[in-house]
Amino acid sequence: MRIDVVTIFPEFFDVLDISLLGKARQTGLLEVTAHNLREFTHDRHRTVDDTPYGGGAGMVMKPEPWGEALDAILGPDATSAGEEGEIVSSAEAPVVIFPSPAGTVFTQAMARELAQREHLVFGCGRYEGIDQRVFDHTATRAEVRLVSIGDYVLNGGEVAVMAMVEAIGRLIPGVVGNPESLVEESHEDGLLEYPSYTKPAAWRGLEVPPILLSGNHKAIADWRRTQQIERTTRVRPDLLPPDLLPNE
Ligand code: 6GU
Repeated sequence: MRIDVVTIFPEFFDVLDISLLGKARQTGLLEVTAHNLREFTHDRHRTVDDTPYGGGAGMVMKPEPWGEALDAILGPDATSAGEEGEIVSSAEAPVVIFPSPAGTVFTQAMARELAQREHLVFGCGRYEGIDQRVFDHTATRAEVRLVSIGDYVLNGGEVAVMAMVEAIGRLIPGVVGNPESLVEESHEDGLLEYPSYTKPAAWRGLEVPPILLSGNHKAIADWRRTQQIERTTRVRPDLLPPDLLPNE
């Protein structure tokens, strides 16, 4: 998979060189490039923002540097992936994701879907946002999505992109060594994960639930399932599938 990130803080993404994803980058499973938006300006101050039309607080990111950066990444021809004016949406077309608190919420299902794509482009906004025409124009040559990582406000999209790249990257086949470890974790089956224990069997007066020492695999699986349902009901009832909702 190829991932391009456009940002005014490309150094932010240096940490992708370490850890699991760093290894995936070395082996070529994942190719991540961070592009400095200011490289696509032409004035002495490398200006990327300006005051909003209609007034209001804060600054808005200017469209021209974004247009040039996305030209460099997607190809200069605005119609390269479709007829002029057509909104492009196909499996091969790049997906351009703009992190935004005004976007649809990023989920494990979205991570799974995006992990299937060949080319993801992330555009990190700062200030009060990006000129709307950047989204509208990009939609003529790629699939565009505004995506939020939760109901709170960050100063810019960089931290959100880091979270999304990690969630998506680890789902690319071969990135996580043992694919089975991807199956039994929170959100993969719609429930939160069960509690885990390791040795010693007793620690500071706290004992591992005896069933986990029983060797009875069926009983252990049942216990874990019950723990998942109990935990999800307690902390995230919004996630419960309809068949597990408590009866009236
Ligand atoms: Cl994706 N961006 C920003 N700036 N703030 C956010 C967010 C994204 N998701 C939640 N808050």
